[in-house]
Amino acid sequence: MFSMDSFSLKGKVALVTGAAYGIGFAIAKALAQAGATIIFNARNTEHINKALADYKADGIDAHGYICDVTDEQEVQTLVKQVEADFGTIDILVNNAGIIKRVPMLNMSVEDFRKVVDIDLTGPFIVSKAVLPGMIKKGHGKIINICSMMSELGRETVSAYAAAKGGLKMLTKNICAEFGSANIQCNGIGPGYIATPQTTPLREPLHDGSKNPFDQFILSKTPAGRWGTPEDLMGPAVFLASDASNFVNGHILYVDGGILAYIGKQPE
Ligand code: NAP
Ligand code: GCO
Repeated sequence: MFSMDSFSLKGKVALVTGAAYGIGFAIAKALAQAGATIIFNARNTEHINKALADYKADGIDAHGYICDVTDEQEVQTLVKQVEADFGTIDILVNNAGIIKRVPMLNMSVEDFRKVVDIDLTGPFIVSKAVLPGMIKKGHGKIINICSMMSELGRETVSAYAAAKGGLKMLTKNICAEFGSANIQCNGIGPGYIATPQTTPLREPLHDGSKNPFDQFILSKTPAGRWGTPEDLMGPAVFLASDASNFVNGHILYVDGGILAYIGKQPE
């Protein structure tokens, strides 16, 4: 029988990767507000300590660990430590990610590999470490933070689009392979969100004029604005909760309508 309690995360343990700031921080706050215990990782102590203070300022007693999602040993150690300290991880949000905006012919293979390693191999490594506990417990939720670039390409983001397109298919494959274990794996595809990652696309030019990319996105977004990390909080709680137990392998685009819109006619 449906009740609003199905949106509650009380008693759940959630690991949100790369949640020291940005989208991951907002999603972790939402999961905490729904009742989950929040575990997050970053790559350095400074980011961990600042994030712990920021979570505390929002009334959240989060737990931070140093871990690079591309290092399988570090990830295995993190998951074992979390399971010892807090119990099985019920919810995994694969949020950690980077972008390098370089024209393809100028992009080094090393840079291409680094983006794919963090944005695609990282979610594989972390999911592989967390899944055994979920299978044993008889349920689990994995949410992969995809992108508009899981569906669309654009100049200078070849590595990122390849990785996020792959992450969409990894999402569907985890659904296929573990749905019978009562594990739901879905994606959230944010549109253009105002975070440190997109600052170069939004900030005014040196002469004080508006950033052309900023204007471009506003013309492509029916909502007529950039998204904020807060726009992703409700969708994340939904996909992390029992309310979405029959939603699996789905990418939920939270994009203000970009994917549905050809764009405003230039005036
Ligand atoms: P952000 O502000 O740059 O934050 C990225 C986070 O990922 C940081 O906490 C960073 O931690 C962490 N991280 C990077 N590499 C890592 C690694 N190897 N191991 C562990 N943590 C790592 O980016 P954001 O805008 O919040 O984006 C978060 C996610 O949403 C990314 O996957 C991004 O691709 C995706 N996304 C963003 C947008 C957008 O418009 N902003 C739209 C769609 C999708 P450190 O402090 O250690 O670097
Ligand atoms: C870019 C942006 C995008 C956003 C996001 C859109 O350079 O085009 O960084 O990639 O980060 O992924 O969904």
